[in-house]
Amino acid sequence: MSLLPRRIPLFAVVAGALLPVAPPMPAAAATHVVVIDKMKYAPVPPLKVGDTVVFLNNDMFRHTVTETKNRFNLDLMPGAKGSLKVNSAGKADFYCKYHPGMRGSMIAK
Ligand SMILES: [Cu+2]
Repeated sequence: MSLLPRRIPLFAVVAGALLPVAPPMPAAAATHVVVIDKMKYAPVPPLKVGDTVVFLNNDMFRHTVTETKNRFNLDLMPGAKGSLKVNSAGKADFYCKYHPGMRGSMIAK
């Protein structure tokens, strides 16, 4: 009976000790999920440096998210997802290698 109250403070100490070693993250960093479906990319919301964009292929076809200057390329089988970290401000246009009519863009500030 007396063990339980002693264990709770132990867990609290462990959790508190982990916090200082967590990687520093900008307070505003966010993760945005962009769904690919019916041969289209959903619009990418406005991004900030530090954000992560997760592309989720909900379509029945394989798609890529290929940057026009080849700065990134995700090749996603149906049901797969891939993520990009926004490292700098700017605009990126992308398309699908298998379906060149599929196009999208993202802007990071
Ligand atoms: Cu495609």
